[in-house]
Amino acid sequence: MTTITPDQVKSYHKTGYIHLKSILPTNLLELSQFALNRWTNKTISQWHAQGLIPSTYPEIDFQHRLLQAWHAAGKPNYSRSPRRDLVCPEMYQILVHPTLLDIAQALLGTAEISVHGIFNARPKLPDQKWTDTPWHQDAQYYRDAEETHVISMWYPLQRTTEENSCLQVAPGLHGSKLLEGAVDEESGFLGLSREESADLKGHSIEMDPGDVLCFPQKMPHRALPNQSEAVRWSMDVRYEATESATDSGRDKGFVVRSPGNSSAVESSDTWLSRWEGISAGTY
Ligand SMILES: O=C(O)CCC(=O)C(=O)O
Repeated sequence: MTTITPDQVKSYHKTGYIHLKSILPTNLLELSQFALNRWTNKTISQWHAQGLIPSTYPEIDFQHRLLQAWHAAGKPNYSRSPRRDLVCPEMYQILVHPTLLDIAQALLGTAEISVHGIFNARPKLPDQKWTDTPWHQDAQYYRDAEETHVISMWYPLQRTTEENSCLQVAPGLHGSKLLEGAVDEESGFLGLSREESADLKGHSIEMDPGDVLCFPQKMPHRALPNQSEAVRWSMDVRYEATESATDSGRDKGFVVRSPGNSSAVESSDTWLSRWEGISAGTY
């Protein structure tokens, strides 16, 4: 079992975030890369089918292939927060990964845990304003969690710094109210209004592969622009207590840990079947 100390739990509740270093095992990062690669294959194949690129560049490695294809295609827009395209047995393996569940158990204070059905990958290419995630509270996207603890867990697949779009949080503000929000003019993302964002002091969380950042549903956070010459890959997943699971979370989420009642845990096949008929970009 992954150990989170009582001091770490205390610090999470006090500041509204915790940066856990070197805690995610290699197999979780490999599963994440597999799911991202699936999305990459589809995206590049679409550019190829549209005649934007002469090849799908199968010989290029994961860290460089998307970037090369995107440049060659003339920097087209792409799905900036893919979800449906990630759905595969490996994505299920990520969501049920014991390391993530142990962290969730410690921070939620219960072993009866559900996956919240909102998860994303963020393939952030350089200098694309429409991928810059502005200050927001995750519960602005699922307002039924206003008073329900939903933990967001965000982790990168490469070192992530202020230069290549690390996240920033606003320590101590996780207990503030859920703001109405506004659509950001530059990116089209829902987030805090310009006025609400103006006074926030961002604390940058620079991270390495294997680290994870956890924060609750009302913590204001944003991602800095990617000013590097490479893709910034990351995944974000969410967990809540089964007893108080929200409708938005249960929609595509499921019971993931229930000691003593393992039959309550949804199988991979059942979860995958719930996505049939849902096309990319619609959920
Ligand atoms: O990775 C990003 O750019 C933003 C991630 C984020 O804000 C989130 O997961 O809530």
